Amino acid sequence: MRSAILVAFAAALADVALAQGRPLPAAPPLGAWTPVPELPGMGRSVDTASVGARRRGLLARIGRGVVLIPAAHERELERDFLQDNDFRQSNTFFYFTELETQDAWLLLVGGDAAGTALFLPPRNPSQERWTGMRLGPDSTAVRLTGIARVLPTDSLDQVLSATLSHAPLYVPLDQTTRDEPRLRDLVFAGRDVRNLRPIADSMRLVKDADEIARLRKAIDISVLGHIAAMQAARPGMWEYEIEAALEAGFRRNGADRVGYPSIVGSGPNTTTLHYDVNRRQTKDGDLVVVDAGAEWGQYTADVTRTFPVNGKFTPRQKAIYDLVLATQQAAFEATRPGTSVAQLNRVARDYMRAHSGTLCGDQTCDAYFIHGLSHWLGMDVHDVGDYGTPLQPGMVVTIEPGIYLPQEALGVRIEDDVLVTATGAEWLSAKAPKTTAEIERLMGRR
Ligand SMILES: [Mn+2]
Repeated sequence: MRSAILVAFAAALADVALAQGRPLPAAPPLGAWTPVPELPGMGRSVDTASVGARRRGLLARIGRGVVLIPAAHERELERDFLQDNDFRQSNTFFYFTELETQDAWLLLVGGDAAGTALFLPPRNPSQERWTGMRLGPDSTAVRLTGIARVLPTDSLDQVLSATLSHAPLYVPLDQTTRDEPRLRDLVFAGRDVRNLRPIADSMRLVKDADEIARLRKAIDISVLGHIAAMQAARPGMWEYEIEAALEAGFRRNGADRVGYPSIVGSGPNTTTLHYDVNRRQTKDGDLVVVDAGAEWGQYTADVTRTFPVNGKFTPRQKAIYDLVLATQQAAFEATRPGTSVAQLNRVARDYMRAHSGTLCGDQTCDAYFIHGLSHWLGMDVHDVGDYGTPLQPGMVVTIEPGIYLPQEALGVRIEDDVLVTATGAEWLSAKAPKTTAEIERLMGRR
């Protein structure tokens, strides 16, 4: 019954995915939102209550101290290979502001002199002819960001020096800030400078309601892309043609970008875990592993489906597939608050070993499950946070067992995103067809 409902759901979603041929779609794309014209990044609104709560939570953690966080900068055409990269806000800055504006700084002061200030570059109308509208230090920014004190960036050093007595100073020290001259100067000026990242990263482990809503949207969009890829696939297609259908499904439904380079591996390439060249021509009888996630609102999905390019599993492919699927289900059923990623990994491996029979020859199949079962998911596809942390409601993990048999050119990976709830866990990406029957039925309708 459950699978019948899923297939009906998948079929309905597929109809949406196929709607690109219609001149006027019946419904707006999943990723549609109401733009706020004054905000950069085409104006996705800020959940001021959520980011305010995150900033208060951070100040509660650090007590007496000062936090300074830079926004990301525009990339340079000649240096940064823009064909791969559009502007993307730094995750730490986004977490505490949800702003997609460049060259800004966030200052948080804890203790008695508690306060928050956002520093923005002054607006420059002639420059905006090139860059588009920017958020400036004015009442519009105060209204849209939920931060009462918005100042021009050239006043940052003066305001910062007035906080000198409020040591220590927390700044993110990572790849994105390595070349920030202001942070370098602070580190070398003898101030008590500490790395903000471990604290900020631990906060990001448990997602709030706004983050979960963003993840759900990214995942629903990704599901439509995976369905589009299955529907497009035909023996003889090149992997990049399947990738094109997949990513068209993402973008058509409102994805901002891919969360990571899409993996479309067929035949022998199904056994290469991070194959993303996507240049092989598929052959009749191949399996195809598609590991791909759309990003929406700075949050990314991470979903893998494996399907036969001709729409029909061989008995051998189905046997391996069903063991991976049952292993994933066993791990899901063990997912609940208090357990750990290491324990889930053990449950999955034990299950796979116990149910291998002679499927993988002399060895049990877990010998061919050569990667970890789970990772955190959020703004980063392999999201930040300590893997020793016991699961709590609001955490989001992937569950992705696989079996890879290079000698048979046969690899199967099934990956879903799972939200830890008070009593167990919820599948977030289950609308992408997953049983062999669901996949064959969807592909049979092509
Ligand atoms: Mn993954």
